[in-house]
Amino acid sequence: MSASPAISPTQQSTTTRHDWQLDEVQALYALPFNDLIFKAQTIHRENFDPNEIQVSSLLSIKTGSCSEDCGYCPQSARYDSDLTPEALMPVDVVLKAAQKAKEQGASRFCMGAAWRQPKDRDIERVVEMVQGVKALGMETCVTLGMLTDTQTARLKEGGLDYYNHNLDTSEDYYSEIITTRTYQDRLDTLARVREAGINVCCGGIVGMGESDVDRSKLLIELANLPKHPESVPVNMLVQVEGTPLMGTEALDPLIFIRTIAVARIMMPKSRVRLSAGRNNMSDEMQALCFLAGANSIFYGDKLLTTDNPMTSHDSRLFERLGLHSGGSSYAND
Ligand code: SAM
Ligand code: DTB
Ligand code: SF4
Repeated sequence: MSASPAISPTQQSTTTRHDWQLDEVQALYALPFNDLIFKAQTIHRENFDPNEIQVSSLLSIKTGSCSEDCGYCPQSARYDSDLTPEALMPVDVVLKAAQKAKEQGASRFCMGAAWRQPKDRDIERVVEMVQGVKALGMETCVTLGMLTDTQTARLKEGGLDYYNHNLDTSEDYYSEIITTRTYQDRLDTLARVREAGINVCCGGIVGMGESDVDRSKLLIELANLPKHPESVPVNMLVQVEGTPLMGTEALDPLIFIRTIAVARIMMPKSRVRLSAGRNNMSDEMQALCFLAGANSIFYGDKLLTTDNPMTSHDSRLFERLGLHSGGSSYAND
């Protein structure tokens, strides 16, 4: 790989830009690894405490039987993934899980439902969950699929802090992965969430067989939104038996780390979350991701339906790296 002379590794820029072009993003990806990480870490330090990690815990509040065909997802009803579907959980069960997550050190509780889009009556139950979790003193996030204006308004009124809705990949590659809803559907939901005044959590998945250009274009979509998402989850595909993406060639871990670094540079004030896939990453790889500017994780033994590192392992990793948890989602600006 050769570095572009147009980009100096020490050039500092915490300007929040929304006009990223493909050639400059590809030039970032192509920097010598040390230069890229140095640049990302420099920008990271200009905006955040470099040793502080925001910690979120996930709970699947409605599992499986989903009508969508997302090729990575074990919760689609179309694939035989050996998953036991579960209806929407009672509020008290969710609150017990949130309490446990809080005791383990999570500051945000994220509730995920395997829906294409929720019904209005589902939203009422979710609002009760949000209110209960907030009463525990935690930040709240939900991911429920596509939303209407009425639903985003109701969630905002109910006190929701964050809505997670991922773009997943580039617009070009998208139809290889999902056919039952469009890229524009996703952008429309994101715009509704923003319009309602809810913080946006939006990222994607790498390791799905996409190209370098697709990864750059995904980051461009995210960074060129009218406002950067406050949280940007970068997921490494978790390959699940029975899903169409099972058996996809694994992504070079160094490209994953580069993706974190480029995301940090392009969205300097956002929380970049080292998300799904940590269970298959070494401690050393995760340390490099933190060095590259990741400053948020999912914490807890499970993601939604698949395994995450044990909390005891993560606490030990934080100790070994001198990291501490805490922090609001967005750098002061
Ligand atoms: N059903 C809702 C939706 O799709 O918007 C919310 C839940 S869905 C499981 C949330 C996100 O999890 C997806 O958009 C995707 O980015 C991520 N995800 C799902 N399965 C994954 C997998 N096997 N590996 C990595 N990320 C995954
Ligand atoms: C996100 O970007 N990753 C999380 C969360 N948002 C909802 C989900 C990861 C799911 C991994 C597969 C599973 O456990 O089912
Ligand atoms: Fe359904 Fe969400 Fe899974 Fe897609 S990612 S199949 S919408 S649960």
